Amino acid sequence: MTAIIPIPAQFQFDERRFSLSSETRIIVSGDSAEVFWIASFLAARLRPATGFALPVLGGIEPGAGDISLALTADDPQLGPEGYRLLATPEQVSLRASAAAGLFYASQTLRQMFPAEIESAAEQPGLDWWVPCGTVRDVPRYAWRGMMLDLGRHFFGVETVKRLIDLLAFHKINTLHLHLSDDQGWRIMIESWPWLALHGGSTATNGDPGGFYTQDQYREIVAYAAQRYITIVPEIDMPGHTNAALASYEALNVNDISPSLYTGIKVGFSSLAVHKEITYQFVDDVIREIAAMTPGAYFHIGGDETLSTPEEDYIYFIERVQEIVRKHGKRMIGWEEIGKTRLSPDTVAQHWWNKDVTAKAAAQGAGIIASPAARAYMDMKYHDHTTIGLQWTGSYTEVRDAYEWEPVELLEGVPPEAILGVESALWTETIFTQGNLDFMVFPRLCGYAEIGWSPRAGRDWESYRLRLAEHGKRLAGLGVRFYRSEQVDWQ
Ligand code: IFG
Repeated sequence: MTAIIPIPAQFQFDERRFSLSSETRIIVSGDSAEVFWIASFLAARLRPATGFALPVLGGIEPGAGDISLALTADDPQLGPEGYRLLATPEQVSLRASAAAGLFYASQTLRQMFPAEIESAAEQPGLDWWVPCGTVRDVPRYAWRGMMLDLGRHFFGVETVKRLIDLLAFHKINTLHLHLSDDQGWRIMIESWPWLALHGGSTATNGDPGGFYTQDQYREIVAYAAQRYITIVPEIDMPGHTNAALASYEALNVNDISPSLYTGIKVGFSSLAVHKEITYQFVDDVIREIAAMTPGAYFHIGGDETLSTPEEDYIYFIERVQEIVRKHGKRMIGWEEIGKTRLSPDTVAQHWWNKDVTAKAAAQGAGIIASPAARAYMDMKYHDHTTIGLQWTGSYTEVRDAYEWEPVELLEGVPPEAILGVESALWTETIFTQGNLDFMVFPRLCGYAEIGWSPRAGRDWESYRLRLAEHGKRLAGLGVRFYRSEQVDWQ
């Protein structure tokens, strides 16, 4: 059974097979360096398990046994991310209107081979076949994201790059980096160096801190962009700012800095919204990060501002919205920004309160669906999950993470206002790669399907069978995922 996740919009396979051989070539038509890179990326993933050379060649016609990648103008309905895949016993051809579509076609092709294809070690003697047939696939939502909280615990560049590869394998196209919080400031700002040097020196429970130099941030952005993932940086304000307040006395109302914080309470910190230096700080931070961020969005947080009077909050957010625009970006904020006057190109991220989310949508804001009780991957799977939180009052097993529909869940939000879906890993209790794998996978696979696949036909009973097969691919990729009892893992 061909188990592709996220399931394509349209596909049919038959009994015939296309098999790779040691003679297989990957042929790129046209002279796009981007398409050549995609073909090379695919070859690099197929070579280890097969042991085949799989040369990537341009400027020649594909022959029997080859895989071909080409951009085509003959199917504009595919849009920027859609693709067609045709497999006959002689040849596999990947076609798309834009390079991202070819990249996603190649992720689908990877998942059509036996799961052993993902092994890093050569698997001799296996028939590397894919079913013949056709796939025509386009995503439901343009925003298919994951948020990683670096504030509570810091994760280095290599861990983030590994996560980016796993996100791309599931056609996720947005990685939201939560770069600051009470417990840590995680990116160097050259005009305010103590933010990272002091504010980034610790983490929750006193665990090791850390921060990205600007070159490391650029490295993550570039690595993500090659894999068609846009980085959305978040500097959470005016709340969740203890690390910044601890780093510069002048940012505090009384010019006295609090000590660094390593607990997990929320809502106790606030920038001094009536001091002009606060807006110099905001401007410098947004300027420096925006200059390194090709994506259109800057996330300013805005959540849980229990220590900021509401009228001060409104004043602050409305000023920050202008600063974000000045630096050429569109503002995103957590749903609470719905209490302020929003520009119509601003985006609100739903996480808990549907009414205030609806207020944002009523102002024309696009909405990202990140419902805490479904899409927060720090939620425990069940009552004996040793890490994670469960403040939502419920547990989030693999089925709970899959069986929800953004349009139904977001009452009061017009369906057309929903830009897409984003899951979130808050890291109060997560600080190793193993913790991360265990909480993110396999739930992320379900979010990827909710964001990409058609609403119709999405159902747990068929998904859980595909997920059982997909688990072998995750294992081949070295992912230590949670083996839920709800799935008959193969
Ligand atoms: N809510 C807080 C996060 C984090 C989370 C843990 C948002 C927008 C609870 N804010 O979710 O900082 O503490 O599940």
